[in-house]
Amino acid sequence: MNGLKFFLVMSCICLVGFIGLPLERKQAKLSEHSIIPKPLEVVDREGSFAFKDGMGYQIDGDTDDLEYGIEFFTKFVKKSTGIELVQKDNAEINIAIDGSKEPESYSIEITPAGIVISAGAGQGAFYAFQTIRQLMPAEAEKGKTADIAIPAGKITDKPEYGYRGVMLDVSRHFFLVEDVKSLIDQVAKYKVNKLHLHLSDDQGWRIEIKSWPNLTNIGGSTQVGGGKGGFYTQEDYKDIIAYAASRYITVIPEIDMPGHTNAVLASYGQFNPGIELPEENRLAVDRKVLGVDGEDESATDLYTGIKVGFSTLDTKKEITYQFIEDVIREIAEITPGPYFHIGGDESLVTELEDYKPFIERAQAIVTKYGKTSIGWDEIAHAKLEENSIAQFWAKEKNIKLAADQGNKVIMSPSKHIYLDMKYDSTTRIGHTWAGLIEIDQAYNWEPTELVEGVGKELILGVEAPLWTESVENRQDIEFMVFPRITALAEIGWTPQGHRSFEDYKQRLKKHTARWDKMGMNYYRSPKLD
Ligand code: TNX
Repeated sequence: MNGLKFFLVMSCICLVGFIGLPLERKQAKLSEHSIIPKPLEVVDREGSFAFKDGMGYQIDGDTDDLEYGIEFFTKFVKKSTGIELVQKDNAEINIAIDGSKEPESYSIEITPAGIVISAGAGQGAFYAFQTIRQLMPAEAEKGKTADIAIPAGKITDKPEYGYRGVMLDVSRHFFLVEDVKSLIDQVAKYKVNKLHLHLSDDQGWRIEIKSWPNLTNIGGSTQVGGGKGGFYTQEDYKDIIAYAASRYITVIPEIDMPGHTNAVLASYGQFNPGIELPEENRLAVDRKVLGVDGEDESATDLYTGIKVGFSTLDTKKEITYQFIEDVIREIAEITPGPYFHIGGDESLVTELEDYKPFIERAQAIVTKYGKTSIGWDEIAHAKLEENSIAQFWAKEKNIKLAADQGNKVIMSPSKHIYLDMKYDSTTRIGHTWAGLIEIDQAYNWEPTELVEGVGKELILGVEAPLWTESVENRQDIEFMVFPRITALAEIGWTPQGHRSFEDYKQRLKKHTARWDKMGMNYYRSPKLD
């Protein structure tokens, strides 16, 4: 009897094994692929399209911004299949640009005979290519993979929100241009289209301003922990912007004011109204070592700690406004994107009656130089310019003030999407003040449900900030950003009714194989097991 049982069990295992094998080899349907962010509509068809030697692409319709998308796609196909796609007539891959559609929208029709991409502009085509990339096996991320075929069907897709951003604080710790580019590449895959650079704070000024050179000579010379710091020359900054643009990402520069400005006060004492620096983590400025002539009695020490809220520009002096005008002008002149972020957060030592007119003047200067101003939610205490944008991070009542003035908002709820929060109590780096943010906490929120009375019509989009008090290098950035940025990307792209954490989790679980192939240092959440 026992022998018979054993025989039966073994035969079952073998049978399942034999049936299972071909099933597993069979290609997943289009709808079974783990695309992030989840596309709006996916229809399966029979068969698949195989990339083969001699294949090519053709472009129908006009657009001046397709070039980068094509460059990305042909390079990726070459790297993953070895095939050199060339432009030719009657090509297997057809890219049609239809300017009457929204620029970020796209559709992809895959048949055994070819692929037809239709997009509103180069940006939509780039997103179609990113989707196709995710239809290829994970191995394709690493290098040449034999025989790549993708399943037949049709994907029709477009974003829920036009603003889908990530913020990198390059002030608390400075990151090289190469590290910023790496982040740009990594987030572009998920159709993130904004990179907000937090370029100044108490601990460091990170962008060359030709009319005020001490900002970088002194203000850029250190960082949290007292390390070397650094800054971007205007040429570096333009390089980052051009690189981001080639991934259809707009850069938003932020100069935080009137608070978070100790790096300014250490560089030019004339803007210091007499602030009190925290006792710990001061660093005396050695002007000789830094190559700066003369003395400056009113300048503060540099600050290398992580306290916030102790600094302010002197809002009562006229020269302060000349200074911020120079800064805004120089940066606006080399920023092609429409936005300029004026910070405005945690100005705890600026009296409200001084804060409000300061913000109003700063906004007016931004407008004068042709940009739209964005500020952290506190700016809504001031009278906002018609098109100014408030960025929600802390206080719902501030966002209500902005909404009452009819201004649009960007949603960055700290308790859900602050990338500097720890995942759990064991996370090596990061803070906990907004809570622990595991992947479900990062995913389970909806922009229209954060602030009562602030619905879709007032929401420009979403952004995940990475503050870097404890983030020191590229590996740390990857660890805090991934996987959480994919949650942000999906919340910004996919309408609420089309997404759920369970479904996202299943896709993410498979998707991490790609990050393994790329050698990324992402957080391996126990929630994915
Ligand atoms: C609050 S969020 C800040 C930053 C800090 C961050 C740390 C915001 C507008 N201000 O200055 O880096 O907390 O989590």
